Amino acid sequence: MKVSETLTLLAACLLLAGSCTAPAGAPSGIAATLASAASAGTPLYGHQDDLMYGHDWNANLEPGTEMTRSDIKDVCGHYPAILGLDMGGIELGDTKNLDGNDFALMRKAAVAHHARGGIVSLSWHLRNPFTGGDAWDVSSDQAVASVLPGGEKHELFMLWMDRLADWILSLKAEDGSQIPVLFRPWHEHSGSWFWWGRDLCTAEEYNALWQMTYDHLVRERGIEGMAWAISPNYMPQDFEQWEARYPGDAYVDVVGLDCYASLNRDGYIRQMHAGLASLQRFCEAHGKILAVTETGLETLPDPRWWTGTLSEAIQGFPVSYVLTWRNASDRPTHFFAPFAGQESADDFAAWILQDKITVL
Ligand code: BMA
Repeated sequence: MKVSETLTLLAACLLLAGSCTAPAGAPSGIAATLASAASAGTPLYGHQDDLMYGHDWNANLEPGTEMTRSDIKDVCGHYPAILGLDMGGIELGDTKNLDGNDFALMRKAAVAHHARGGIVSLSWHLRNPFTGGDAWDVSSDQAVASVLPGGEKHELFMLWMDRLADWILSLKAEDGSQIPVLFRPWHEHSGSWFWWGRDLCTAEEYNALWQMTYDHLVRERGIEGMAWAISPNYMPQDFEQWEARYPGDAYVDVVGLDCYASLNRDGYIRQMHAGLASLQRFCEAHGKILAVTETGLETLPDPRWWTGTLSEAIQGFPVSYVLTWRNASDRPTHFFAPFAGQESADDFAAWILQDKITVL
C-alpha cells in the first residue's frame, strides 16, 4: 500500500472510530480511536492552535474563508490528527482567549477539523478565581479550596464552568450532532506553576476539583462524547508522587506526559523514558490510554530533531498521540512545529512516514 493510501485509510478509521458505538465497558468515540492508535503503533500527531495561525500567518473570520491553512500541511501535505485549542479566557466571557484567538474562530476551526475526521483537544489556562491573576498566579494556596463547595469562589467558578460548557455545547457538526472533545484540564499538576499545582493545594483538593469539573460538565450540563486526559509534567524528583493527585478511574480516559525538550538531547530522552515508563505502568494497572500530551523543542534548531530525538524518546511506548505546542505568529521564536522552509521541515515529514504517525 502506498503511503498516501495508508494515511487516507488511517483518516477513514479515525472517522469511523469516532462515530461507531462500542460495547458497554469498552472505550468508545475518542477514547476508542486513541486506544486503537496506541495498540496499532500508529500514534496521532497533534499541534496546538494548528488551524488558527502559524509562524507568519493568521486565519480570520471573514465570510467565505475556510480553515484550510496549516503549517503542518505546508510541510507534509496533511493536517494534524489532533487540533489543540486553549479555552483560557472563556471563563470571563471574553471574545478572545489568552493568546488572542477569537472564540468564534476557534469554533470554526473545531468544526472544520472534526469534519476532516480529526480530534479536537481542549486545554484551559484559566484565570485564578481567588486572586484575579492569571493561571500562573501562584501567590495563594487558597485558590483551589476557594472554588470547592462551601468556598468563597464556588459560585463564581460554577459560572466560569457554565461559560466553558456553553462554548463546548456550541460545537455542532454539519448534521447538528455534538462534536466530541478531548478535555485536558488541570494539567501539569505535578509542578507548582499553575494555581492548581502541587504546592498550591492538597491531593484531596485537587481530586475534588477534577471530580467537580467532570460532574458539572458531563452530568449537570450533559456534554456528550467528552474524553478526559490528565497530564502530569515530568519532574526529575518525586515524579511518582503525582499518582496521589488522580481523581479516579471513572473520571479519566487518557494519562499523558507533558515534557519539553532542550538542547540536551540525552537529558530529554532520559526524562521522556522515565516519565513514560512510569505512566505506562499506571495505564496498565488502571486500564488507561498513554499519550504525550505536550512536548516540543522551541525554535527547532536541530534539523533532525524528529527522527533523531523525538522518535527515540517515544520508541517502544504504546503512545496514542503526541502533541507539540503552538507556532505563535506574533513571537518569531515561539514555535514547536516546523513551517515551510524551517530547517527541520523535511525531517518532520520523514518522521511521519518512518514512525507511522497518523495525520489527516
Ligand atoms: C504557553 C505559551 C504561552 C501561552 C500558553 C497558553 O506555553 O505558549 O504563550 O499563553 O501556553 O496557550
